[in-house]
Parts: sequence; C-alpha cells; structure tokens
Amino acid sequence: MNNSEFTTNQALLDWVEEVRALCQPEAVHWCDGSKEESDRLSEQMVASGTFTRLNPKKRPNSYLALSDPGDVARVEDRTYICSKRKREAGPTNNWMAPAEMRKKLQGLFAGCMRGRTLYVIPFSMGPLGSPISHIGVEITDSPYVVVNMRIMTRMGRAVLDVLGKTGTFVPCVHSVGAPLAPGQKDVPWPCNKEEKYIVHYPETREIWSFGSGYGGNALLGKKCFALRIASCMARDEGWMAEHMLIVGVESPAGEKTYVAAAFPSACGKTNFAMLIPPAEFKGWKVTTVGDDIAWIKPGADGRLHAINPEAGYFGVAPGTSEKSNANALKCCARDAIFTNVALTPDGDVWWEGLTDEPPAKLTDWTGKEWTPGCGRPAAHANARFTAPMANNPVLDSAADDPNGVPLSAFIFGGRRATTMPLVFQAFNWIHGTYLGATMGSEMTAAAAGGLGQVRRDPMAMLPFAGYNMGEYFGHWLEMRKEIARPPKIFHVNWFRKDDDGKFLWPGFGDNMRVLKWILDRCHGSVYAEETPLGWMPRPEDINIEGIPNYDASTLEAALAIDVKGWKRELMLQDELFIDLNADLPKELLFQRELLISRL
Ligand code: TSX
Ligand code: MN
Repeated sequence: MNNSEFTTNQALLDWVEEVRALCQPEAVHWCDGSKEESDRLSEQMVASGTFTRLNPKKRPNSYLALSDPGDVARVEDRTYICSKRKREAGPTNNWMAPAEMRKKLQGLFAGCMRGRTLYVIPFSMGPLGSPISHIGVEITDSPYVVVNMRIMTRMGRAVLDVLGKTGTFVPCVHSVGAPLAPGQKDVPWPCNKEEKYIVHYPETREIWSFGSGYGGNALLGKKCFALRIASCMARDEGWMAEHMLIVGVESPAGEKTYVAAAFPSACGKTNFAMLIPPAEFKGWKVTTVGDDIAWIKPGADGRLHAINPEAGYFGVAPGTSEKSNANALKCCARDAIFTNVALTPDGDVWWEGLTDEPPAKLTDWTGKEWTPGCGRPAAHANARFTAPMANNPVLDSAADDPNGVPLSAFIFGGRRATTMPLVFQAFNWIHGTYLGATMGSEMTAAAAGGLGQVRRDPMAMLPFAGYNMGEYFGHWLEMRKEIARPPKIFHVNWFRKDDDGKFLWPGFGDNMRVLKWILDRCHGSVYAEETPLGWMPRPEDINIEGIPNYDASTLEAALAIDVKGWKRELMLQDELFIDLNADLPKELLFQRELLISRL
C-alpha cells in the first residue's frame, strides 16, 4: 500500500520516513489492523519458528511463542526517564540527559532493522474517539509485537481515520535490535543480548525501546505510554493515569457501583478484576472494565470517570486456574497468544497451577522435554497470555463507553503477612493519598534474606511514574480540588497470616464480602468504627456465612489492630519518605504525625 493511502497526516508520514531512514529496514508495512493481516503475520511466524500453532480443536486461533531465555521480563534497570532535569525524573527513576541519550540511541538505531520489515502500528489507548483516549503510533520490526498490539489496543486503519490530517499522536519506536546481514538466518526470538534501553522523553512525549521483544519492553502502548508518558500528560492536563484495575459491582436490585484498585505485583490483580462472588451473594455480579490501567478524568457531574485504555489482557499465566480465575481461562480459551508457557503433547498449553496434577510429559518454555519430577518449572514464572477483552464472559457493559465509568471508591492494597488489617477506610482524600503513598508488599523470606522486609510500591506506580514520585503525590492531592464528589479511599490486605503461617482470610471470590462492606460505605448504608487507622468494620459487619471452616474469631484476627506492629510499620515507611524527602508534599508528613498521635 502507498503511504498516503493510509494517512494524510503529514507529521506522521514525515516521522515514519525519518525512522525508516535511520533504521534501514528492508520493507515498510502499514498495519490495517484486520484479522487477515494478523493471520498472515501469524502464519509467517509459524514458518519462521517464532510461533507454534496450538491445536485448533483445543485452543482455536491461538499460538505459543517461546522467548529467548535472556528476554523474559521488563528491564527496570534499563528503563529511563529522560527529562531535561534529573530532579523531574526524581530519585526513584533512572535518568540520563536527553541529548546524551539521543546520541546513544542514534548509534543503536542506525541500521538496526536491516533485513527486517518495519511495521507501522497506529493504535488508540481507550475507545476510539473518546475524550479520555489518546492515539499512539508504534514503529516496530517485530511481527510478534504487531499481533499482540492488535489484541491489546484498538489498532489499525480506523485509528488513522480518527487521527485525521492534523491529529497528534505519541510516537513509539521499537526495535528488537538484531539486524540481519544479507542471507543471515533469523532466530525464533530475535533480541539484543548486550544492549537494552527503554527510554521515555516526557517533554516531547516520545518512547524509544531497543533490544527486547518482551511484554512491557515492546508493547509500548501499555506501561511506556499508558502509564509513564500518560502520567506526565495527566499531571499537565489535570487528569490521572493510574496502575489500577476497574470493576463494576451490580447488586440484585440492579444498582451499579464502580471501583478502581491498585495493588503491587503478585497480589492477584487480574483475579480481583474478574472475581466470581460466592454462592451466598446470589444476584450480585462483578464485571471487568480493566485489569491493569485506568485513565481517570473529572466529569461534568463532579465525579471521577475512568476508562480502561487497553483492549486486552496481558496476564501472568502461572497460578491462573479454575479456582483462582475461571474467567481469565475463558478469556484465553481461544484467540490468544501464549508466551513462555509449556506445550502439551496434544498441542495445548500448561503452566504451574493450572491443574493440581501436572501432565505426564510436556515441552517446557525453553523447548526441552519436561516431566513432573525433572526439577525445573515447565512455564517461566513470568509467562503470559495475551487475550482480547471481548472474550471475557464478565466484561462490563460500559467497557467500551467513551465517557468512562463513574468511580465510587479507590482501593489500595498490598501483600502483607502481618500488621495490615483486612480492610479499613481512609478518613478523607489526603489520608487516602497517604495510604496509597505508603503501600507495599512483603518480600518473601528468601528475597529479603530474612523476614518482614516491606517493599514500598506507592500506588503500585514506583516503576511506572514518568516523573518525580513526590510530585506525583502532589498531583493526587491537587486532584481533590477538581472534583465535588471524590471516590472514598480504602486499604485492603488479603494476605495476613496467623502465627502458624495460615492465611486469616480465604481470599479469591470471598473478597466479595469485603467489597460489599466497601460499597455499603460508599452508599452510606453501613456502620463503621472510628479507629486510629481509619474507619473499620466490626467483625459482625462482614458477612462470613457459608465460608467453609471459618469463624468470627479468625475474622477478628484479620481485622485486629496490632499497635506494636504499626510502630514498626511507621519506622519502615520512613525509608521511602526519606528518599523522596525534597519533593514530598508536607500533607503526607502531617498524616504520618497524625497517625502516630492516634496510635
Ligand atoms: O489472587 C489472589 N487473591 C485475589 C483474588 C481475587 N490470590 C492468589 C495469589 C496472588 C497472585 C490469593 N491468595 C488471594 C486473593 O485474595 N488470597 C490468597 C491467599 C490464600 C491462598 C490459599 C487459600 C487461602 C488464601 N486457601 C486454600 O488454598 C484452601
Ligand atoms: Mn501491571
């Protein structure tokens, strides 16, 4: 296709030509986003060995990719925020001066696509044409990226129509960094073993990614655009780009309430986003708007409205089962791309936790033969499924609504074995911001080299804020002034344990019981006790009817306030606050003082 047949946007045409001249690809392909295009690229990848087609009877229209063993996750130490001043990136981001980084990248990108096709991927983050949505264009030399982006975003010709002649877009350049010499045979998963760079220029709103083909390093709409660049846009324009799931909860009477929740990794965010209420909650429905990212804007009604900028799920496969998330399994029952899971002899996929009994024989994620006793995991711990949200049986009816959904609550949480009670409610917005700013997860004993080390991950945004974290807290405080009816803010912990290491809360679908208290608080229809931590339920305020082998005394322990533990917690919280000292809003220091006084 002729370029100008796709777009009349001269800025886009000029930029594509500039990147083509730099990267020297063999061919240029403008993606139209059709199924035919995706099928053709998938066939090509089957032929080249990048993809294995899964058994169409077991897993229709689905593929397996095995990555290079050195390219299995986001590379945080190679991720840079290149603002003019280091202060703007803040103490928790890697920084390099833009001019210096540009010089370095010019060298790396020069000729980096030789022997490959340059794909132009126009994509919309959010429903096409929504006032909350934004357009990006990713240039990549990876067909794997193209077919994943088609699932994860609204992608192709329709986006260029919305972009029009003068519309603006976030330019995203990606290369696996593995040019091919004439006649050189390609490998199934090209990447650059020596150099990887994930670079953001917040002032010019550009993304440049080199050397990796994996996940957030390569699907640039997700973490790079929808969080790092978007958080800068949101600060400048008065909205919020958050690392949050969004769910709708419908009561038997048909009353719909939306909440957004931020958790650090390994808290089961996607599981919560697709939660199946227990049998006792007959007539209650939980529906998914999004499982990872929320773009949130003040609406004319004085409330915050949220969209999911994504169109698919890029979920961690290991641990996903009928018990933990039956809906996620339905999402990837067809039309899915699996990366770094194991292959069964009959052409289906398997990962640790999918079934209690592993299959007798598998091909593992490195392509080697695998048996249950062999001592190696079959799937990589960060193995993923890419699945379209259209496959989600509990997709919210407003998941595509350009106006977004009105939020009644923000929920923060962490994976904490001690101290953090099951649920409490912040006294107000500033207190809630403090709860988000101090949240974190306990590292496993092995990772911490001991017990009880808390890894702070404020608002689950530590690796994803495109600017100074202290300033980001300030933006949260500022947002309160933009809204007449702010969401109520809560903190939850599904992972508290007793002295014998037993979980004090059943978790999973039973989290609906806590969610119900949260909703009732939003509607002002349930009692709460004023405690030093915030507003809390009494044990009798949480319905535990029908939980097998569970009793009120266990719930009491899950809700207990451990004053000694909180004194330790306050000392631990200080470590992050000291790091951010220079840019930390004073309101948050005052919240700390108030908490100390109350305790
Ligand atoms: O995803 C989880 N959630 C959220 C679900 C909506 N997980 C899985 C681990 C995180 C990746 C959980 N694990 C949750 C939870 O609420 N809670 C727990 C801890 C737990 C694990 C097992 C049991 C109870 C609690 N019980 C039995 O296995 C019988
Ligand atoms: Mn995430």
